[in-house]
Amino acid sequence: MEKNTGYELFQRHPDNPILTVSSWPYRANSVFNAAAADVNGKILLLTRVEDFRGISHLTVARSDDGITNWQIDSVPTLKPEPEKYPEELWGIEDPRITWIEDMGKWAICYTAYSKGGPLVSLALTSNFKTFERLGPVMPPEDKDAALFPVKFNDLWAMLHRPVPRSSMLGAHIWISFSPNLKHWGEHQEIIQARQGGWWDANKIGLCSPPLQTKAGWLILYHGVRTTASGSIYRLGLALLDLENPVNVIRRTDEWIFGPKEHYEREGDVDDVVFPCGWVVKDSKVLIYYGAADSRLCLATANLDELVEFALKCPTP
Ligand code: BMA
Repeated sequence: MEKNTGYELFQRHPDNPILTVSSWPYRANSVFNAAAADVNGKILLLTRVEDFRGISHLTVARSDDGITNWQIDSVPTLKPEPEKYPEELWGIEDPRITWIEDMGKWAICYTAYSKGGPLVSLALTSNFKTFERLGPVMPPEDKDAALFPVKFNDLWAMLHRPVPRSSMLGAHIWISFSPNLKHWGEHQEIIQARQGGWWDANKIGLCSPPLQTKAGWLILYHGVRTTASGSIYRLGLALLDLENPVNVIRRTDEWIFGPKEHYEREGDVDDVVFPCGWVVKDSKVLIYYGAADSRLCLATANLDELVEFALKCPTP
């Protein structure tokens, strides 16, 4: 492997991949793109599991240290239910979890793969055993959504990534607001995919949910670079204004993490790192990411270093 002179803000865990189909209690093609939460001091991953039909569901894995001894539900935790929720016809994918203190519940934004394309659905839970579905909240095509944990001017806020019919227009990160989590409006595009040769040209999307820091909301996003031999998914950071998250105050120019190890470079989809969750423990951020759409990995970072780094980046 050539010397990589990229940033070293994220450190890969030496035991990567930390979860694979070999550790799964039932047959599965792949386990990847998990949401993450700290639930009573344990790390909970709501993992996307793809079966041998190609349809995904979500299953809970719990661990005391977030690295070893995973207790995995023996059957799918949240299965697509297309009879009741037709938008879940071709599966449910890529969840993001936000703790909503006001409600004492976890909110899960996930992709429901409908006949009309992928869309954003929302569910609430207090125990990760039973789930209250609020149904589709954004029409297709839209994915990579997560809620903010607090309201702004009495409205809930969600980041998401609609895709226009013409790929020439690019797929960008939007913010929308709601009084009740069900009805959404005040849609605004806030982070644009760049153009031309940039690593994040044409298509970007939110990764883990927005993380509140003193300097602003820390955003981890992916950029998709299209090449002759496929796409490369890499990660960048942005900071949004704490009071008014419509305002982007910083954005990294260079990517800060990308596929490098063999487990990220080769799999069902080569060259993909795709985090859907992160958890702050003391000053450390545990970033859980799907690698090559096949397995689950962990990288750690120092939260202060991430914020300091973002603060040195340009204001877009
Ligand atoms: C995106 C999503 C992710 C996937 C990625 C790479 O569009 O569908 O689930 O990890 O592509 O294939």
